[in-house]
Amino acid sequence: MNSRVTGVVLTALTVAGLSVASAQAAAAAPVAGCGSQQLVTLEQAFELVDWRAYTAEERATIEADVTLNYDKNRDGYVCIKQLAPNPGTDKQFGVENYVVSLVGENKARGRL
Ligand SMILES: [Ca+2]
Repeated sequence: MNSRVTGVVLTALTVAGLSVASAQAAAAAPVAGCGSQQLVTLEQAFELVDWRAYTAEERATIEADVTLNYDKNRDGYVCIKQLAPNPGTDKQFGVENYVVSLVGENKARGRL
């Protein structure tokens, strides 16, 4: 049991470390824009996401995944588009007025 608890704590520390690293990266300019979507830092994206449908552990996992696998150019920025709540989405996520966030990498498209 004890080792299991320790594992969770270590995971949390790793995620916190990633956040610090991405915050430092975000101080630099973004390498590409987002077209019609909103260009945000990883931290801003995580603040915008409607986390009500997720547990704290799921959130930590998702934030780590986005940081590692979405921000491929490692500039600390991603694109976000948020969809207006609708009954079908609410049913899917089990949360009333749930706002779906589409997060993707800011890729070079000749526009900043
Ligand atoms: Ca990026």
